[in-house]
Amino acid sequence: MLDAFTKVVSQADTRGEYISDSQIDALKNMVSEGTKRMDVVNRITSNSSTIVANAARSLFAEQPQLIAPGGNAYTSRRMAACLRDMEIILRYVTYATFAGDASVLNDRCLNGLRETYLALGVPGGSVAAGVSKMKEAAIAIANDPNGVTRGDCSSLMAELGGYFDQAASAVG
Ligand code: PEB
Repeated sequence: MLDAFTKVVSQADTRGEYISDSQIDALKNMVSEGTKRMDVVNRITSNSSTIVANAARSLFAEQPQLIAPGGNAYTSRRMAACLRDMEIILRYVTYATFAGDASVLNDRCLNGLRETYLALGVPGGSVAAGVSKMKEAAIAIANDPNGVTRGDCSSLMAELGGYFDQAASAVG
């Protein structure tokens, strides 16, 4: 598992080079803008149940076959597994956002997930749709200008969105 700092160190070490000025500048910027990152993680974390529940509700409204007899989320056991999976993916997205690097998400959550879903008969495209819904909800909550000092969060939101996109494309 890497974060934005260890990633730079590991890449520089692979090339046998010192850390470059531009890498130092980028990390310096990340530190000086760090409060925004913490606020984003905090907002998503404290609204996680709402994000998951609303995304799932909307997914099942669009794809009712999932909860009909024979559907992959039919029976409360499968429904619970489905909500749990969405929660797990959201949790790893918050870790990646916190660390400023996708490796924790990729290594510990997404690696092999497509194969797991194939083996279980879980429709990956539907999971991807659920992840996209969580993306919209999480960005709406994280990027809400109310109740915080206003600032430019566009690159942070693009980064956050990118982690959701990676999760969706890993299974979809
Ligand atoms: C991944 N999901 C399921 C299983 C595993 C995962 C390993 C099998 C074991 C179990 O049932 O608990 N576990 C999960 C994950 C990590 C992990 C992400 C990462 C670290 O350790 N069904 C649907 C929806 C979708 C869904 C489209 C969006 O119709 C999910 C939710 N996952 C789903 C379901 C099961 C499952 C298991 C229904 C149960 C499938 C079954 O047992 O038939």
